[in-house]
Amino acid sequence: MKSEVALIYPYFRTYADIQQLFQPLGIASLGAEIKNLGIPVIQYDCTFEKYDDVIDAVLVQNPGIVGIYTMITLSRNTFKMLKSLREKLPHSLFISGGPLPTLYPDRFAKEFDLVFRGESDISFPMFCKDYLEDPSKERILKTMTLDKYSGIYIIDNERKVDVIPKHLSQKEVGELQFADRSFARHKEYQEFWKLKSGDSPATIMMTKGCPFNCDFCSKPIFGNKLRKRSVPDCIREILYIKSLGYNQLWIADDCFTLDGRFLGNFCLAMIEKKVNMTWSCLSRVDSIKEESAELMREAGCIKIFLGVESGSDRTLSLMKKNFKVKDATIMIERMNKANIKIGAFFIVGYPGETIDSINKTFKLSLSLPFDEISFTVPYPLPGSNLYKKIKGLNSDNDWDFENENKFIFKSQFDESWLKNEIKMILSEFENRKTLKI
Ligand code: B12
Repeated sequence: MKSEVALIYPYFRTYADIQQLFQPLGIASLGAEIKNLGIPVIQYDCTFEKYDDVIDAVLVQNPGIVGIYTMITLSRNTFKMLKSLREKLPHSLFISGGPLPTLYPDRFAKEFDLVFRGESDISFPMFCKDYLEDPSKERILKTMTLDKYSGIYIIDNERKVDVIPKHLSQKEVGELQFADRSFARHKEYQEFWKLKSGDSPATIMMTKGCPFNCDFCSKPIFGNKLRKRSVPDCIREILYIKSLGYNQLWIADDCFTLDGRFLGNFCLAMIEKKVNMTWSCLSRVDSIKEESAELMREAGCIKIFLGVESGSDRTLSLMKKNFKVKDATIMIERMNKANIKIGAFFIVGYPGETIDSINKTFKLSLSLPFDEISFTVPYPLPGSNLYKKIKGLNSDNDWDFENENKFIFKSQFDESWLKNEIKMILSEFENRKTLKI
């Protein structure tokens, strides 16, 4: 059966340094909701594919709706694909969604037929159903009433439709389908990770939103309000992921440990149901209690990624992190005691910091028992406070890079000096790790 809706994640593997590859959860989640409405849908994860093969595969389907996901590194691919497909599919409707179109709907609405902003799990599938099942069989967008679709944005010669996106409620989050993982190349993902780390992680999202306002962070989709799925529902999805051959979870929540009660119940369920999968998650240095750390380890948490960010309290305050260096040291000791490894993220070269504070950051990174450290220069992400403060950035510029230390604004610090310092610190870190200093 041909599919009425095609969803595309236009990322083609780049072989960049420190690459991490995961199945795209956005089109997997939307696909599950669309299927649940009885509409045949097909998803294309381009990670291991060739451009022309994806185009040919979509053309064979001749779908009524083509939806393309876009984030900051993917707009070039998005527009290229749109052009290739639009020429050959004159009767299809082209829809854009994801973090970048949410921030810049105008830029995408000029080229696409329409844009969906924000959490589209309910509104976009509902739109697909109404459009495809149009009783007149004409499928004419112009005659549809569009103000009931949260997040929809259209701008053309005749009209502007702009329905502000609503975040899903706690109840709606609880009722979502599991992400549809059926289209992913599980074998390729698992082989990639086996070579890289010896394990095979898959991503999952269990909570949405984060109430903190770190200066450099942008939360275009999930925003500030924390919402949680039910623990039994999460466990069922985890068991499904396990049945696909994965042995580890990379929890993609903005900050998985924010709600201590949810965290505790999740850990108890992982233990009680003997799920037997290891996991890692992102967290803040001020959000895990001592007793939770022990329980997390027992439930399979082997590593936690912490935004330690800086060795200077003044720089932490510039970043609006709301904690002090001392809090980081306490948390690291706590995790160490619970035998949970720590991956620490640091940002160096923040606007307003000094060479002295950068050196404090380097010193801190070598003085604490981290398992992994990484340094980035600040990236002014569209939607972040930092982005607003930095002058001369152009929102039309796609990023050419992933995981590379490159200033995209005029910094007070010399990029090659910083790159060199980072290289030296990383090498010193590896030496110390080998010698177990
Ligand atoms: C997991 C993750 C990764 C993973 C894997 C990504 C993958 N394969 O999906 C890794 C670690 C590799 C990664 C890397 C990077 N990431 Co990342 N990542 C995330 C993270 C934490 C979760 C993504 C996720 O799974 N979300 C869950 C799904 C359900 O949400 P979603 O994809 O947004 O989909 C929803 C909506 O967007 C919408 N939607 C999605 N697709 C479509 C399509 C259509 C047609 C429609 C209508 C709607 C729609 O509906 C969905 C359901 O609500 C997000 C932060 C976040 N909280 O979302 C950052 C995030 C997406 N990443 C970001 C960035 C910057 C990067 C990097 C550039 C970092 C770097 N410096 O290198 C790289 C780029 C990699 C690349 N592909 O080019 C930014 C993007 C910012 C932006 N404005 O575009 C985010 C938002 C983080 C942030 N706060 O800054 N990332």
